[in-house]
Amino acid sequence: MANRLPVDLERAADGTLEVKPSPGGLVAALSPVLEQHRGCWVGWPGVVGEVPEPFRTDSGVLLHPVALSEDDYRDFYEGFSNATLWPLYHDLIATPTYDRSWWAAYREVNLRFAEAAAEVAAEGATVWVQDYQLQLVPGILRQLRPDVTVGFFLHIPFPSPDLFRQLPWREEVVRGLLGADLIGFHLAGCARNFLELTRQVAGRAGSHTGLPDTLEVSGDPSVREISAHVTAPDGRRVGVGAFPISIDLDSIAHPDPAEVEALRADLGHPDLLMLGVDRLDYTKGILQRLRAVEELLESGAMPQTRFTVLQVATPSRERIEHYRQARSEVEEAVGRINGRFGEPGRPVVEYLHRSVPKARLAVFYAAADIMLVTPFKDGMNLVAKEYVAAHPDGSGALVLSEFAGAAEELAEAHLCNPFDLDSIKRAIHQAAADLAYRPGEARARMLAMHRQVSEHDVDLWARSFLHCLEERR
Ligand code: GDG
Repeated sequence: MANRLPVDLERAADGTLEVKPSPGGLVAALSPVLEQHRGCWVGWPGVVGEVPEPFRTDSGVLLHPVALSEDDYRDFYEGFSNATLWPLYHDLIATPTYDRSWWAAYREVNLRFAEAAAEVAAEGATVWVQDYQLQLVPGILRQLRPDVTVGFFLHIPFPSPDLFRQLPWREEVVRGLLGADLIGFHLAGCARNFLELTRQVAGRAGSHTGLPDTLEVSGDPSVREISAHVTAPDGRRVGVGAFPISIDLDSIAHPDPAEVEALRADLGHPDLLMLGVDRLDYTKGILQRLRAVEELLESGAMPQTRFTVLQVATPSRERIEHYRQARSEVEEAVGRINGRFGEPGRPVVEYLHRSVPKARLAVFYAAADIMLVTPFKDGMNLVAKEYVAAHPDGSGALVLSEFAGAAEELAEAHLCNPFDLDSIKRAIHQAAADLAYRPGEARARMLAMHRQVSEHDVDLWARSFLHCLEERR
């Protein structure tokens, strides 16, 4: 189960709901398992108010919608999930709001999701709960249905205990997570943060939280191996491990070279095409990368190279103040840079504030000489892996933030510190210089990263998590 069902529902003018499948990485990874075991996906279909009855997708997966009201959407989704947990778990890049009524909504909606899962799960079923919106579900589900095996996976970072301890409801969240049999993170570092936290929260809060004074923690989590346990308040041993998510390589299209050429022609045949693809989120560092580009132009550091930056910024969480601010800063920078350095018909930054069809995105990936992925903090970042998958011939170069989870696996990228403009500039400069003067080196880097992504795809991620969960029965 996940906050969202893998569909887009649209309300037609006559009020009826139309259902469209919305394929994504998680769907690709989980569909084969769900189909094989006649599984069910529980989630919110994306439209507030009334929801349709459970229905089957074309591939036979049962989708079980959970309803969210307008108030739930505001307080549970935009509020507690995305204006409290999101900034807290991304190391306070924005200041989290701690609002008691949002917390009440989070508990209430988590209860609703857990009840829906309890209703549809067969005797002894496996339930896999996805992500930060549903951290209380494992604990509630265990009470409702002690017979089911529960896995939980967090798609965003888990912060250090010193930051997490700000959360006024920290004990409840930890207790909710400990209802699972296995808790998965992308990185070993996040798993370690969680283990350290369980020690501290338990030690500090003691008996009034229902957590024992010391949670016994054993083992050391290492990437892709589950090897640590924490003993939950009810005496169960809960597995904690790192399972880095990846992509479905088959879903990355390799477009016709003519389409790629046509895009470059539309852009006026730049010497160097740089690409950014992000949800418009303040964690993604879009503004910083634009500033770095601006400084490169200002200083004339790359005088021989006429470059274009194509930035896709998909609209996201637009009613939240920090997101509005991020958008306005990005758009101001785009205007300023084009005003200062563009020519009529030849802007430096081509900016798309909308969602681009997957096939078009594939053309962008294939055409880009340098991919810019510069988040301040990111659980993994699938865009980086998708770009690498789009370059099986070793062409192109990746500029990647050290603070993206993907940096642990894609060590051959041009790594940068997004908090340091000079570091981003250096990485862009090196990537461009490699492509121009050391093509063999650039190719070797991309091929090494392509091998890593090919050998560690999303199917391996899902299988290894479910295998570890199965072993805990
Ligand atoms: C969270 C974590 C973690 C983007 N714009 C368009 C579009 N996309 C697709 C990309 C990619 C996905 O959205 C974005 O995934 P990311 O991983 O980069 O980032 P988040 O959305 O923040 O995801 C992250 C992830 O969960 C998985 O665990 O990696 O760290 O934050 O697949 O291609 N797709 C289309 N048009 C767009 O305009 N079609």
